[in-house]
Amino acid sequence: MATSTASHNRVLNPVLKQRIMSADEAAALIRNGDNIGMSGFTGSGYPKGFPTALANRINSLRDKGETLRVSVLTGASTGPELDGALAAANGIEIRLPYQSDAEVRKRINAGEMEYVDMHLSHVSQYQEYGFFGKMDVAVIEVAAVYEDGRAIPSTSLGNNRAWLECADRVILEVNSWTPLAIEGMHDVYYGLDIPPRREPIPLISVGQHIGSPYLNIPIEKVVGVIESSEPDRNSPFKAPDEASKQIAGHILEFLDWEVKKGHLPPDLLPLQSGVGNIANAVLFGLEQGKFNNLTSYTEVIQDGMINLIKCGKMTAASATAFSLSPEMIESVFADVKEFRKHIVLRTQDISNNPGIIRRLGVISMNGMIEADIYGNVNSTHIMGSRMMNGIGGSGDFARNAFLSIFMAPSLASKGTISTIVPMVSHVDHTEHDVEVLVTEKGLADLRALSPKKRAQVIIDNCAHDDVKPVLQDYFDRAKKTAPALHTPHILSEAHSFHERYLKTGKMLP
Ligand code: 0RQ
Repeated sequence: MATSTASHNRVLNPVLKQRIMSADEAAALIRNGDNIGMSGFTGSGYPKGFPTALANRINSLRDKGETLRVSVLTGASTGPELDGALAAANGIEIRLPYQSDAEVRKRINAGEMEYVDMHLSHVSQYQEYGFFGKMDVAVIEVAAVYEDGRAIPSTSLGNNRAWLECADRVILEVNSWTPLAIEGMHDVYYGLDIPPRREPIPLISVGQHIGSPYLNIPIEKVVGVIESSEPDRNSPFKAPDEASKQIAGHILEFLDWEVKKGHLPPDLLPLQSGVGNIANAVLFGLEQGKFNNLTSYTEVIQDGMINLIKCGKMTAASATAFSLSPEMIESVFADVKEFRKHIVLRTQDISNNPGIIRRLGVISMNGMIEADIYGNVNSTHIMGSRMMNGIGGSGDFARNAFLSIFMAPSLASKGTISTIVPMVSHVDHTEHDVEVLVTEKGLADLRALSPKKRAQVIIDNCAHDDVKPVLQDYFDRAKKTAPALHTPHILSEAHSFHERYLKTGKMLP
């Protein structure tokens, strides 16, 4: 396709050219109660013009006394033009499978929006089997569409293949911000049949392409094509703070030991890294460190991975989306032909596929809200009840990884809350899925330890100094109260930390 920045030169299919319309006209096609599958994953590749126009329509209908509310299904989190605008208009009935938007969070926790928080690798299958009901409309951002209906995807793939196949009607948003030279970076696998006919996915190395660089657009279903040129919502990069650097230091030292012991090869195994300050600190540490020929099998490409590719330490990265700072995405776009040699974007049922994660032996590193002394992890709920973001891909990776690491500073909320507690207030990852816990205080290797041994190493290595005696006292009394039991707890006291915090704003007595 000829290089061009104008959207109208990017719609080469003659039928689709006839369907070009404004975002307002496309938004007018939506009916109350529609299930809408939109593109978008971690602030990348989501439609921008369409949801903004839909939010405006919802607001103006409300002024006339009419209701328009829809269900919004995406890959993962999106941006202010989608989640922010639709939530502010109170136009979302049900949201899934992940969000990280302040307005959406507020509505979820106020009971004004239903939220289904689920493993990201499961979503396409749920839709294909109709567990969410019929998908009325798919709204998908792409970079361009060829004459024959093959589309060059944009900066994320998420659930786009499944949405295009399942929806009754399709709206395309063709965004000229994405460079056409991104063509070839994507790998859309069309071989996932349903059980029991599902065959092995032939992916055996991180950078391998097993599918098509294009999304197949069902031309007959397309009811509208919108042109846009808006950039993705890309969050500015925050330099790692001191606690994050310490956590990263413990992890890098541990990985070094694992190589020395022969548990890991010298160039490690494919890395998965959650987003945020600590993850960036680990990637920054790897840039300074001695490991070479690194690879990443993950769900989002972060700034730190681009730096590792630039300095030659990372050879291949596979994900479903970019999650980069504005400066970093511009630098990738400026040299996209070079990055195409190192980066593959896949649909999230492949980027987060449990079988492939197990096959490749991924090292997973994810943030947590809290962990308990036995190693159960809460990634989603503040004080057991208030939704933060969602489980995202952390469960897809943690349960199936070769090495599953969870990390957080030992104190959260401006030092008022311990992230190590007697019993987590909500469980996302059970003790069986958590192999290593890390805080700035140290690292607990929980592999092959029974619960009582795990508790002691977590208290000793991970708890904050002020919290350690209180946890030790709890654990010692629990062991006396129930000496013969496998996982000693004093149930009447297990959540005393949380109760006290809710009553007094402090966790410790
Ligand atoms: O609240 O923003 O109101 O101050 O929780 O905490 O310290 O900013 O932590 O950005 O590293 O996120 C688990 C949420 C950590 C994230 C979580 C409060 C704290 C603050 C956020 P404020 P921080 P991070 C790959 C894998 C699930 C998805 C996932 C997450 C806010 O990592 O969403 O892993 N994970 N995906 O004050 C009470 C505690 C607390 C607490 C933190 N113990 N008690 N409040 N907070 N700990 C990526 C994707 O899937 C895309």
